[in-house]
Parts: sequence; C-alpha cells; structure tokens
Amino acid sequence: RHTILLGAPIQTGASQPGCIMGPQSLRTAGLAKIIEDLGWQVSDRGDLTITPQRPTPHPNAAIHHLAETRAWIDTVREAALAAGRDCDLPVFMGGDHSMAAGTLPAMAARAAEAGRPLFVLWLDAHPDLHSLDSTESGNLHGTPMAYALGLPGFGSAYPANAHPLDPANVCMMGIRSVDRAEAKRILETGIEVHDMRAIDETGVIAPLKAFLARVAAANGMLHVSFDVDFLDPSFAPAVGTTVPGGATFREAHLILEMVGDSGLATSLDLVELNPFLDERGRTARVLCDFTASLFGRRVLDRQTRSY
Ligand code: DIR
Ligand code: MN
Ligand code: MN
Ligand code: MN
Repeated sequence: RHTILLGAPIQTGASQPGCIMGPQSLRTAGLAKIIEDLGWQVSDRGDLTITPQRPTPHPNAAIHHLAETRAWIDTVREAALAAGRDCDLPVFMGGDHSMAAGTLPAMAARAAEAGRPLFVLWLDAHPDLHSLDSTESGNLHGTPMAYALGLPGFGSAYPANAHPLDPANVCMMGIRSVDRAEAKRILETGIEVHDMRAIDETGVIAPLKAFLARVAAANGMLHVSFDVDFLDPSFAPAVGTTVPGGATFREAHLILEMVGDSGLATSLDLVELNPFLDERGRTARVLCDFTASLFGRRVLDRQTRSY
C-alpha cells in the first residue's frame, strides 16, 4: 500500500507563529521511515506554498489573515484531492487546523468520485465550529469544521463548498473547550461529540467501535483529523492552545490502534504541531508514534523508545 506525505506549513490561522515548522518537525522525527518500516510505500510531495496576499477586510474585525487562509484553502484542497486520488492513505502535515478547510472538502470530493460517503473522526480539544461571523478570537483554525459542513456564516470569503459533509458522519472525541456559538451548532447539527467527561465515563472503546461499525456498514471513506491539543499537554506540549485534561497517551494510542485495526482510514490530518513550543522534539515523536499505530504498528513491532 502507498501513502503520500504532503506538507501544508500554514500558521496564520493560529494565535501564535510556529506551525510553519510542523511538517519539517515531523520529517525530522522520521515519519516517512516509520511508515516505510511498516511495509508501506511512502512518497513525500514536499511542502505547499502560497504567494503573498493583500489583506481582505471583513465585517468581523477580530479576523486576521483571511486572505492567507483563503489562499491556503484553495491550494490545499487541490493538492489534497490529487494526493487522495494517487494513494491509499495520504497524510496531510500541518500547519494549523485551518488546513482542514482544504483537506475535508477535498476528501469529500474524493469520496463523491468513488461513490462512497465520507466519515470524519475528529480528535481535538475543540470542535472548530466557528463561522467568520461567530469567531471572537479571529483565529481561523477555529472554523474548518463549520465550513466543511456547509454551515452559514462564510459568505464568499471562503470558496464555495461543493461537497458539504453530513454531520451524521462526524464523530468528535476529546472535546473540552467549546465556545457558546459552537455549542449551539453541536446541538443544531446533532454531531456525535464524545467530550472528555463522556470519555471518562464510558472510555473510548465502545463509542469508537460503534462509529467504526457505521463507517464499515456504509462502505465509507474515513478521514481522521488529529489536532495535537486532543492530547493532554503533559506529554504533548507543542501546541499553541493547550487545554488541560486531554486524552492520555494510552487513550490516544488505543484509538489510533483501533482505527488501524479496522483498516478503514483513507486520509489523515496531523495539525497544530508547533515545534517552537516543543521539548526536544517530544511532541513530534509522539505524533509519529500515533501515526504508526494508525498505519498498523502493534506492540510486537515496536522498538523500545523513551521520551
Ligand atoms: C477557540 C479555540 N474556540 C477559538 N479554538 C482552537 O479561538 O475559536 N481550535 N484552539 O483548535
Ligand atoms: Mn482544531
Ligand atoms: Mn465533484
Ligand atoms: Mn484544538
């Protein structure tokens, strides 16, 4: 099987710089070799770029870097669709989470071509359900899920979304920081949200098994969107928006192994890694380990490694 690595060093959607180094940090941590050692063919397509943008104004004055975000969305969407056509499981290396405003519509278009529904497993402290009208921080990494679902509040500032996601096909885990406008949208759309309270009560196995069974029954494609702040900051500190009480190493590991066992994943985002905030590459290596789990690594394959 074949995977394509694609870098999208976008950082203008986040609150502070550093995600521009995300793809290079994952490469330095050995991501390609780790996946190759699991028997995959790996091609690294390098990093995407955008040209400098003239600022575009928006009625919501909190918003910053709208023109850059829009340029990234268009660039990422095209390249992600091509990568999705050319391999079994592309890995999109961010970059902040606004990258997903490109990868989600691309994977939805890819699924439509294949005549299959797209499902999304969203691993994040945040639901990223803001529109351009509702964001208070103005950090556009808080908007990709709302945009991918085709929810209102984007006007023509983001490109028209030709393949909106079905909210019934989205499963969120790890959620523990939700703004008021986002909470409203969770209720309105009925998205399946397993917040940290729910995970404390039920664990990850039962809800994930049920979701994966739905994907399999529908012959769905499955995109996994992995925001570093899904993880507890105690072992994954390299992210600009840490939220205490995140997924433990063991919870995250189990989730990625279960998804790997299912063989259902057809694309992966690795986003919000800010190497400027890391401790000697620790978080990049953690991400590589979880990616390896998704790509099929199991305990008996693993070489001893300490952080
Ligand atoms: C917050 C934080 N909801 C915002 N969002 C983050 O700025 O809109 N998403 N950090 O990853
Ligand atoms: Mn996010
Ligand atoms: Mn189409
Ligand atoms: Mn987040």
